[in-house]
Amino acid sequence: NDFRSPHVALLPSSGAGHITPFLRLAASLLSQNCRVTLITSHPIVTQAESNLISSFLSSFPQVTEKQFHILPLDPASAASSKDPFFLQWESIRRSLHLLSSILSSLSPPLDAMVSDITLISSTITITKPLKIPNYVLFTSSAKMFSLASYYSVLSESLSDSTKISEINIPGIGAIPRSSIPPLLLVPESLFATMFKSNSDNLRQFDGIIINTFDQLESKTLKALKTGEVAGGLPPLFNVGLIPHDFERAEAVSKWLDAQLAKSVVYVSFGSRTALSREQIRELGEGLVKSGYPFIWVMKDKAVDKEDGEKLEGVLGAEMMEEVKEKGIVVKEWVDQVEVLRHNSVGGFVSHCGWNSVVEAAWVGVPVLAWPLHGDQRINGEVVEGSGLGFMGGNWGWSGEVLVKGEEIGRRIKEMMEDEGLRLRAGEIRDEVRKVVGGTGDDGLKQLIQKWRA
Ligand code: BUP
Repeated sequence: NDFRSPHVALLPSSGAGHITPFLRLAASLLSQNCRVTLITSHPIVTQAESNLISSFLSSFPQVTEKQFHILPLDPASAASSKDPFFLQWESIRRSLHLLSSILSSLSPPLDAMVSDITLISSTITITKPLKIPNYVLFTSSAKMFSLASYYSVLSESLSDSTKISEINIPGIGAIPRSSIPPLLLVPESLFATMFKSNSDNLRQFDGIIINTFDQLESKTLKALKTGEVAGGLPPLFNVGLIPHDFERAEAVSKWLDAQLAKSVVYVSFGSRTALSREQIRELGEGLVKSGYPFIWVMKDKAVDKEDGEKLEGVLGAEMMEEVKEKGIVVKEWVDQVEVLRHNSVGGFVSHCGWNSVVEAAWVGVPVLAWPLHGDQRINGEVVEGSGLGFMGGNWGWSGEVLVKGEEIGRRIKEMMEDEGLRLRAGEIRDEVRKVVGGTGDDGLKQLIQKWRA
């Protein structure tokens, strides 16, 4: 049985932040001799996702891709949120009954199906009758997972959200109101309803995969695994999903090669967060004021295909001139991992999307956390708690406060000049690398063993 190749189907949801960990999981499973079927939902929202999937499939021709054509939402449901990614999750979820015939026709039969956390309330209704073992991939931090798993106990009391000052999670501690994903405090929002039904369904699964490292969240993982946080959860596998070669893209390497060691600030707020024009200009000013050279990945629209405005139009001619002298601003996709791993890069201004945090830990670059939405402040707390970086006061959620250039510049200097922080980030990287990808990488091994049995 040790040599049997388990057949696993992977069902990601939408957004580069969700596709990426699935493709990394797929690459890790393939390296352990598993068979992988990748279910891709069409139409795909962003160009970035299409590119990632294409490059993954051309690197791994042995993978079977099953294209899943989803149904459009009716106009009333389509009006329930402005977020194109939430709407896509909802469309996939509502189309899932069409997946049954695809799943039952797969050969050899599946040993497991891994679904994105955002879809699980519906995948379970498809896979249960087919008797396919069910796993969840949780694409955020273990700390965020503790909130998801405790949420079903809580959500009644959340309905009067005005009264909540904090959420006290057993074994984890208090999550202050200011860190709770804002839409969870709006119980009728599409996000809150999806989050609740997914949380309510966690206990029906055979296992939960969390993309994190012990070195970032050992206490949280322990509290989750011992059942202190919430009872009745399925077994938890923490698997650090690390970058692979299929992700390689433009990395501005020539420019980076010409900079001094550890002198460059890398700035990115992920694949789906656009700052307001006003905040973009303050950030530009802050970067210039910091005095450090920088690479700034700028987003003017949540969906890349709609991001047609030229840099100069966003920044204005004057700011454009100032910025051009000090750094590089790109509106295209850059190879974040390659940039972060370059010797010239000394710090990362990040929104703390979970993949970005995992990547910063993997390469050992200090993080100045500037959370803007959703799970990001909880992830920022993990960054701060582990010593990988710091949150730098209360930035406020996106759109709530305008953070001034002066403050941004000061925080960046603080990060770049903190030798202790740099050493700690390097230690985290070294500790992670002793385990992940090496002989002690238990989570992935245990999972595959279970699927082989
Ligand atoms: Br933009 C950009 N290059 O230019 P997160 C992003 N990425 O490699 P998000 C690039 O996209 P969620 C670019 O390395 C990371 O793997 C980045 O995921 C990569 O944030 C991924 O960090 C972005 O989780 O997703 O996009 O906000 O909301 O799901 O956290």
